[in-house]
Amino acid sequence: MNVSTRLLAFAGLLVLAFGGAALAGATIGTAGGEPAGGHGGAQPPPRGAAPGHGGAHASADRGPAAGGLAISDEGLSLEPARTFFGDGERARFAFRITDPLGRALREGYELESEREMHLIVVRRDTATYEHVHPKRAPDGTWAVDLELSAPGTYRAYADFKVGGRQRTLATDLFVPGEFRPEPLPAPRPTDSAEGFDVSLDAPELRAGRESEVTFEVSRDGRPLEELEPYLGANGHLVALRRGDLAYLHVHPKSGEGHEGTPGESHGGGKAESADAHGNEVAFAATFPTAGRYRLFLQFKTGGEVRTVAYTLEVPR
Ligand SMILES: [Cu+2]
Repeated sequence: MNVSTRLLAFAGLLVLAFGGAALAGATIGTAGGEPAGGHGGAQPPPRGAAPGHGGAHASADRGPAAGGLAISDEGLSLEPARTFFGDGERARFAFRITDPLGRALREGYELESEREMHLIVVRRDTATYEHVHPKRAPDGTWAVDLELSAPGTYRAYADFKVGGRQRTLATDLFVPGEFRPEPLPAPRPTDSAEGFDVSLDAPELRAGRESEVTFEVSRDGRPLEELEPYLGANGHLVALRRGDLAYLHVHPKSGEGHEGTPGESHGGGKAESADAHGNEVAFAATFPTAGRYRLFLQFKTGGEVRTVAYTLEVPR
């Protein structure tokens, strides 16, 4: 074995090690059969997931259940105009999605939950949550105002769909000042926002398998008659893994099939599922590993979007 051969062999081992690590979460649970797929939103397998040591992932619908850990993936990069923000000011955040040659992607964005681009910004202790929709300039620059008043390090996720693939690229943002991190709240099945109580139910929860997570909204102890459509569904859910803030891809189960047709979603989405109630919103989510996750649910009532948050313990 000469030097270059040895180097190649070493590189191969590295690929195996890292590819294996990346796949470990997705591999668990596949013995129980392929989860119901069919939606085109799955991410492609990670680099290094070459055929030969990832046979269970051959299906194009399979892929890592978590994204948001990389600023560049599968040839696309997130290029923020700046990542440092002044304490207390309303911050203009601009960024581009670029190809391998550094050219801004100006078109080709597909609608996902009625929008071409979703930007989620969470402080790294998950104490704050912001979900906004940047506007795209003709040169491909996306821009939006952010609420970055509290000091700390934030994770900003650009969630979009190109070429039929859902992507989540992310960067850290910095707000100087005295950072007072808040501990992750203990798991609780209910949270409230402006007088609305929302209960979470996930009875079949297990790491590595698609699980259904359902929320029910009530007020003064009575189930709400009807939720207003928000982004083509009864609600919008973001789930982040504690520790690395991996961003899970979740799909609404009620109101599904109305993406891109906002005019039809009103009143029609809930009829899709026979057992869905007007105050209920359900999602399919795959939690790649056991442990705690922070969930942010947004729903709309009285013309206002409200946010509730949960800590969810996912068993093995
Ligand atoms: Cu959005």
